[in-house]
Amino acid sequence: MKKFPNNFLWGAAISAPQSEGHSLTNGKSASTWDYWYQTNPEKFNDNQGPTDTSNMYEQYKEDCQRMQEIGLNSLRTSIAWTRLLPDGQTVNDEAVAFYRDYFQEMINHGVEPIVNLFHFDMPMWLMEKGGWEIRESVDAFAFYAKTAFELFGDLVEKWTTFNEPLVHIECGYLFEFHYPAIVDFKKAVQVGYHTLIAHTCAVKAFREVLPKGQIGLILNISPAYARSESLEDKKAKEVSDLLNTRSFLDPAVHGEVPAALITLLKEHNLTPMTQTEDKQLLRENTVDFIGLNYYQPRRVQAPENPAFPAKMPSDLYGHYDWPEKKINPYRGWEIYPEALYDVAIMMKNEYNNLPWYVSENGMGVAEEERFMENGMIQDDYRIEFMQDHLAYLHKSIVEGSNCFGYHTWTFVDCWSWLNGYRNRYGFYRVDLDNNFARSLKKSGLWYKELAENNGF
Ligand code: BGP
Repeated sequence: MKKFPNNFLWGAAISAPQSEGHSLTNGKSASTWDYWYQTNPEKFNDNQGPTDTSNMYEQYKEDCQRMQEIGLNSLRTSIAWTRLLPDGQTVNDEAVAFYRDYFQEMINHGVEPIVNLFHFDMPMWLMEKGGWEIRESVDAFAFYAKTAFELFGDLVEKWTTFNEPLVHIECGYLFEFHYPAIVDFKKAVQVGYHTLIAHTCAVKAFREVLPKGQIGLILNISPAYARSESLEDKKAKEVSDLLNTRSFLDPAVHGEVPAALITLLKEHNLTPMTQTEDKQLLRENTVDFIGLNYYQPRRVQAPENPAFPAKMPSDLYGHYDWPEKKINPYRGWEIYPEALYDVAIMMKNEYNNLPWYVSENGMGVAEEERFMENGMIQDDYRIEFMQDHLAYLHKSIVEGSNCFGYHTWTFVDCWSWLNGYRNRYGFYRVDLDNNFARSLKKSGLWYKELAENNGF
């Protein structure tokens, strides 16, 4: 039996824009997703937009019972900035009542809410001014963060500022998967820098409002593995980890941007605009914990034709198609649970053994209805996926990594950006043709047993 530490968090993660629905009613203003869907619905898989999503806005009470039924003792969700502060200044009282009741309901069912502030849902009023490209976004975010801490700090002890900051940067400014869908490496770096400073200012506000609480940052972690031991391939691994891991992890935990990253950006004329007080802000506002979302590793090799100055990250590290990789046939992503052990040991050795947790890990499956038998999705593949990852996580904890929980993506099937409802991840299936009715999958039963036994 692999036993986990006492009080280990067995949870799931979800986000406001992907699960609440009611995205343009009940006082909420438009995020970039609402705007993009209104103007370009054809970009979204099956024309599924952000408007309805999984209707937790109406079904949260029953959902809190469902959380308890599958043994969850925590849930990470987010607040929608555009619901709480529709114009960035004025508090929407209905949103306050909703979130307070939702968090209280979780607590009543033995589920600790862990609350995140930004999950790719930039308010449209701010995007019209320039979004994260402008420094003003830092103050706007800090105001929103402070308001949320004041309104919900009595119910929520653990907070996070951003989910996967690299994703809105890359997808919005390099890969065209998020609005404004432009390709501009220099702007991407500026957007990244303002996101980092916004995170830091939110941590500062947190210390003032909730000195006893804990605040962290959630990063998507895709550790790089080099094609070979050659100097060039090893260099590609270093650069990938610098841009994709250390860019946010180092400042969040150690209080400074890595010197090697500053040099690299300078060499490629990508240095962002900064302000003199930023260094001190970073130094003084490090986090209490880190959340790591792990799905798949990154296989890299020296870029074949490096462009100078770099126009895309691929000019700095090349993608390597590892022939031996095991693939999730239902989503196309590599499955490599060993990497979870590697990042856990990295947290121990390189990040002061700071408390951290797996804030997302899960297996997406397209057309999952094909696995329905006797009214239940028989998702044995998902159970195997979790078990394999947990075995490596357990090994790292035995070796001293300071991991306090495991959250799967996700609780109920949810809407996912341009992918709509294509990839299903939940413990509960959501029926889109029947008012988002939920039905338990086999993995939910397995998770309950796991949580009850605190191991497997
Ligand atoms: C993570 C995001 C989630 C969710 C998940 C699954 O990176 O934090 O918001 O979207 O990925 O992704 P997908 O639905 O594209 O398979």
